[in-house]
Amino acid sequence: MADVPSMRELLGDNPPQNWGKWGSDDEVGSLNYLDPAQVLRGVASVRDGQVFTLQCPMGHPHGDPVFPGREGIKREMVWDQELFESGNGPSFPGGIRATDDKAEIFLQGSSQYDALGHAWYDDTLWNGRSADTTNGGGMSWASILPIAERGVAGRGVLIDMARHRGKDWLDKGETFTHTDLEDAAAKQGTTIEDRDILLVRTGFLKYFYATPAEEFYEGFIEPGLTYSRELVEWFQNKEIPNLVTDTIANEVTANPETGVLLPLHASLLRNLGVSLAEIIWLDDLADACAADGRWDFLYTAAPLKIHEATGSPVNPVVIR
Ligand code: UVW
Repeated sequence: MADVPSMRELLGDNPPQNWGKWGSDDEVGSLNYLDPAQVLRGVASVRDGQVFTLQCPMGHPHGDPVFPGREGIKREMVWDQELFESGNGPSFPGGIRATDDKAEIFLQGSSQYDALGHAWYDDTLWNGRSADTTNGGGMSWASILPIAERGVAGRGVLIDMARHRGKDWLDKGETFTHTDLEDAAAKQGTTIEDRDILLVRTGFLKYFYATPAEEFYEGFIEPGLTYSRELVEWFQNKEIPNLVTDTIANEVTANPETGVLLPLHASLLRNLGVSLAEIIWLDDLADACAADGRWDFLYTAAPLKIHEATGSPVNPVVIR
């Protein structure tokens, strides 16, 4: 492959952008589309009262799916029965005993929301703020906290690209576009409506749990949406607030034509303010949707309120 262009060269000098749309102090971006009417539209799509939780377990015996360079949770017991029996545990009036534990985690090392300031180029983050705001021990601009305080609720629609292509999971590096999403939606008998929270299943997390880690990470390249200006305009015009996928990084890892890494993080997160939810378990939800042919539901999620953090674990809840 020829030299990899810069992000600016790939996206152009005048990319689709939502900076300033909700004011210069806005830190939640396209989640602003989820006004009360959108929440009620989500509520209106509830039929049976079935509940699905979409987080992948942290500390799974198989290992946790993480972007290369990160690690899954390291958790250890602080209080257990052995400690009390050895006489080294705390002694409480009446003799009650309790377990306690602590963990070291990458905040983006499991099912997660990205802060809007998590990824950038040209030294500038969401809404045009300087990347210097990431210095000094935390993110003083567009951290995960404003998203955590706001919460996410609205009509979700699931597009099952793996099922659409007749596969258990998409191949490494396999791509699809917004028109593929529309085609899959039509085949599913559903419509991606304006302001829908867009969930896309590739089956790649199923592949993760079914595969030795060496094989999964070999030549690491995930399947996913692939950058084009038309795709970014489609997200902007449809006012999609949130992209939710069962992959680690929500898009094909490297743009196939140029080799540029994660151009949709730049286009959607930085430029449009679309929230990204990653490593989200969609298989059980997809099976239920396929069983009765209903692919829309109430989607809710709230990352943890962690001051100045770049992202946070999340356990989204879907009710259908
Ligand atoms: C990176 O930051 C590389 O990816 P993600 O957005 O998946 O956490």
